[in-house]
Amino acid sequence: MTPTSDPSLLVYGPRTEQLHEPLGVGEQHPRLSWKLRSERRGAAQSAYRITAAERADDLDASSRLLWDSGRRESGETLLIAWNGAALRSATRYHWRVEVWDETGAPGTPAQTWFETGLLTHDDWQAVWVGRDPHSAPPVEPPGDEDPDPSWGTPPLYLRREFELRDTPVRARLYATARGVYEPRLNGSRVGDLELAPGWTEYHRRVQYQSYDVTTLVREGRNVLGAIVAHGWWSGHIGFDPRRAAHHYGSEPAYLAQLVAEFADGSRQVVATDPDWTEHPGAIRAADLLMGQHVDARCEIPGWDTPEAVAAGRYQVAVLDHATGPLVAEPDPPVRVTRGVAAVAVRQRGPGRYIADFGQNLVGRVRLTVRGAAAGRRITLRHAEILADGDLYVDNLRRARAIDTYVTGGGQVEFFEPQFTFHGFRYVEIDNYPGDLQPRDVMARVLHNDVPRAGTFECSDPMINQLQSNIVWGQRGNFVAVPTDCPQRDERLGWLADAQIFAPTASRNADVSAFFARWMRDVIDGQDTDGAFRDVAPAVTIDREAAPAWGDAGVIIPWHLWRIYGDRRALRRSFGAMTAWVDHIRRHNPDLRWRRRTGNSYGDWLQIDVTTPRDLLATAYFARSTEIVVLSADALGLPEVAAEYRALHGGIRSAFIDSFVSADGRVEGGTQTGYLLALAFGLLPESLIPAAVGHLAAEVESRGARLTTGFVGTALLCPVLAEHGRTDLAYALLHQEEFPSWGHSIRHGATTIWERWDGWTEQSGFQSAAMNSFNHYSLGSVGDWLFGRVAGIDQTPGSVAYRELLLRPLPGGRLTWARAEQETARGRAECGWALADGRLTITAVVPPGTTALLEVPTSDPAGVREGGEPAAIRPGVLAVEPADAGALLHLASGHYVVSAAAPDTHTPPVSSRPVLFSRETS
Ligand code: RAM
Repeated sequence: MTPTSDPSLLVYGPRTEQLHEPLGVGEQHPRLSWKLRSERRGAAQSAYRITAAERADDLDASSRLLWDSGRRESGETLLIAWNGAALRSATRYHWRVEVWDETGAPGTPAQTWFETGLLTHDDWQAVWVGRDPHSAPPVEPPGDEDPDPSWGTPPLYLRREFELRDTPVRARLYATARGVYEPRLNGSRVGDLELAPGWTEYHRRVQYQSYDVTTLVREGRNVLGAIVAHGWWSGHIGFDPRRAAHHYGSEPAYLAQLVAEFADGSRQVVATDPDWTEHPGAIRAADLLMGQHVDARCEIPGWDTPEAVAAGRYQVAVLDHATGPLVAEPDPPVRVTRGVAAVAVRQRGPGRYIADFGQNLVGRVRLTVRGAAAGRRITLRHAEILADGDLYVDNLRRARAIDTYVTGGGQVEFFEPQFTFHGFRYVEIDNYPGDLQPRDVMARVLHNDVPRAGTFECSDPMINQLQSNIVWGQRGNFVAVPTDCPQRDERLGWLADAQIFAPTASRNADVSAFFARWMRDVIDGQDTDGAFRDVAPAVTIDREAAPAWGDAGVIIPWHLWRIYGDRRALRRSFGAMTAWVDHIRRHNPDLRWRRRTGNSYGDWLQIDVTTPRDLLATAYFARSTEIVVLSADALGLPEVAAEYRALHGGIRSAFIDSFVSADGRVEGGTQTGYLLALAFGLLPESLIPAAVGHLAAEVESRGARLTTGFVGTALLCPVLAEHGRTDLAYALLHQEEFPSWGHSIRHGATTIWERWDGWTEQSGFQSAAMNSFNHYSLGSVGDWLFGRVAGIDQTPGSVAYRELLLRPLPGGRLTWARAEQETARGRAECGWALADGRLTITAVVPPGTTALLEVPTSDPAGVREGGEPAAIRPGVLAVEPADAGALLHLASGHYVVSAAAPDTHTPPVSSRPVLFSRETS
C-alpha cells in the first residue's frame, strides 16, 4: 500500500478483440487493448507505441515490422484497431505495446499474439458431410433397451484417414457442426471446448472453432475424426415439443479443415469430403434437454486411430458444397471450468443413491464404476431440489435430464456425457454396482469461460451467500447464449432477463465479447418492421418482443459502450436500435406504448400487485429513446440525437400526463411504477420528493417487503438509496421474511430463484409449470452491491471507468464491505469498514483514470488520508464539502482514507445522482 513501492507504469492483460491470445480471429482489423498498473499516485499513460510482426523475434527488427504505430501521444488503451499490413488467414501475429508515463518515462511493455482464422470464403475447401440416408442402418447395441427414439438418430462417429509427408511445424484444425461436436485426432480429443460450435441464428451464422493440433499430428498415417450430436441444430430446444428440426435442420452434419504447415513453408490440407466415413459408436443418443445414453459395449476401440478395424463403416453423404455462412467464434467458448465434489451420498434403496453437491449448478456428472460386468444399465437423474428425500423433477417439465450408462465390463469405467447438460444440485444414481463412494461421483461445471472480473464481500454472511448465488446463477446460465434457466425445457436467450442482468454480469466477469456476439443474434431476429423478438436466437415465439424484452436490443449495446468502451458494438447496433424505437413510435403515435406490445409480460413475476402494463411499456419506450439519444451523441450524430431528443421529450410528457398525478402519485401505486418513473427520469423535478415519499410509504406499509418482479427489482435498492432512503434499501437487502432474497437463502438457495415464491412455508412449491431455482434475473441487485454498497461506479459521462465514482455506503447491519473490479483499464477497488467511531475507506484507482470519492462522515473537515489531512496528500486533487460528508477528487493510485463515522440517521452523501436518466444531464 505504500504509494511509492512500485513507481513504474506496467502494462498487463493485453488482449485482441477482448480476448487473451485468441486462435481464430475473424476480423480484418482486430482491436487491441491493454490494462495498466502502478502504485504511484497520478500515474498515467501519456503515449504508446504498438509494433507487430509475424515472428516474435522480428518485433525488434524495424525492417520486419508489419505495423509500427509510432509513438502516439495518447492515453488510450482500449480497442485500438489494427492499422498495419492486411492480415492473412491462419497466421499468427505478435504485437507489443510500449508505454510512456505522464513524466515521459518508459513503462514496462507487454507482448502478446493473436492468430487469424480463415478470413475469406476461398480459404475453405471443406464441405458439409453427414449420414447418408441410403447407407445401411446403424448396428443395434447388443441386448440393450433402445434409447428413446424421440431423441433422434444416434450421434455420428466420423473419420478420415490421411497421410502426412512430414512432421508439420504447425497444424491447425478449423471445425464446426450443424449440431454439437467433439473433434478427435489420432485417438485423442482435440481441445477442451464443450458444446461447440455454440448456438447462433444458424441460418445467418454458424461459428467455427480453431484448434492448435501441432502436437497431435505426425508424419505418416493419421486419423481425423469427430463425434457429432444434434445439439441446438436438430435436438430439442425450448418448450417446443417438436425437435429443433422445425427451426433448423433434421440431422447433424460436420465440416472441418486441417491445415498442416511444413518447415519449407508448404501446406497440406485435409478437409471434410466424400472420403469420410461414419459409423455408430458408444453414444446411442444425446439431446441437450433429454440427456445422453451411452452403451460402452458399442465402443469400437481405437476407432479414431489408423489401427482401427474397417468393418461397419459407411460412406458419408456430402450435404452441400456451399460452406457459408461460417464465422470465427468471437467470444470465450464453453468449457468445463471446475469439478464439484459430492458433499454427501445417501443410499435410498438397493443400488440407488442420491449424491448432493451442496450447490445448484450446471453441467454434468462424472461417474466412476468399478468391477461391473458388461451390460449393467446405470441411470443418472438430475434435480435441483429434493422433496421428502427424493428428487423433485416436476419443474423440469419435458426435459428428462436422464443419462444412462451401460457398462462395458472394464475394471474401472468412467462415464461423463458430453452432448447434454443439466441444471442440478442432486443426482440420483440407480443400479450402481457396489457402494457408491463420494470420490466416485463428481459434478463438472460448464459455461462460457468468461474471465472473472470482480469480487464482493461484506460483513453479513447472508449477503455474501446472495453474491455467491448470483455468481452461480450467472455461471449456469451463460451457456452458449445468456439463458433464462438451465434445467427445464426452455433455456432460451430471453432478452429482458439478459438486459436486466447485464450490469451485474459485467461486475462478476468480463462479458464484453459474450454480449457483443449475442447482440448479433438479437439483431438477426429483428423483423422488417424493426421489432426484435423476445428471445435470441429467435425460436418458438413469433411475435414482436414485449416492453422491456425488445428494449434489450437498445440497452445492451449501450451497456457495452459504457462499461467496455466498445464503440464498434454500438455503431453496428445503432441502426437496429433506432429501428426498434421507430417501430414503437410508428404504432403508437400518441407516444403511449399500448399497441404492438407482443406478449406484454409487464413486471414479470411481481408479487401481490400488478404494475400497469402501459405504464411500464411507456417508461421503457422513453428509456430506449433516451439511450438512442445518448448513443447518437457518442457516435457523433448530433442531428439524429436532436430528433430522438425531441421524441424523448414527447414520451416523457405523455408519461407524466397519463400516469403521474399532481401529488406525485404514479398510477397503480406499485413499487415498480415509482421505480420506473424515478429511475428513468419521468417525473417533473418538483414531484420527485413526493414520489419518493409514496414509494417509501408503500415499502414501509409492507414491513420492508418488496412486490417487484424482474423489471422493478433491478431498480429497487438503487433508487431508494439514491433518493436518501438507504435505510429502506438495506432493510430490503437484509430482509429474510417472504418475499426477499433472504427468504430463499434461509431455505437453502444456492442460486437465484426464478420466483420469490418458488417455495414458501405456506404453499410449498409453486406450480411446476414454471418454477426454476436457477434464474439470474432477480439477482440484478448484484450491480448495486458492487456499485453502491462497496461503492465502485463511474460518473454519468464516463466511458469504461475513465472517471470512477467511489461511493461507499455504510448502512444496514453492515460493518464493512469491499469490492474489486477488473475494469477495462485496470483494477479498481473500494472498501469500507466502521470501527471505533471511525470510517476507513480503501480505494484503488487505475492509472490514467481519476476518481471522485464520496466520504460519508459527520466531520467533513476531519477527513484524513494516510494519517494526514486529506487536502495535503499527494494524489488528492481537491477536497469539497458535500451534503453529509466530503468529496475527494483523486488521481490514480492506492488510498487509505479515514474519517469520523457518519451519523447513522443522516442520508448519505448525495453529490451526483447517477441513475440512468441523469446520464443526459
Ligand atoms: C419465462 C422465462 C423468462 C421470462 C419469460 C417471460 O418462461 O423463464 O425468464 O423472460 O418467461
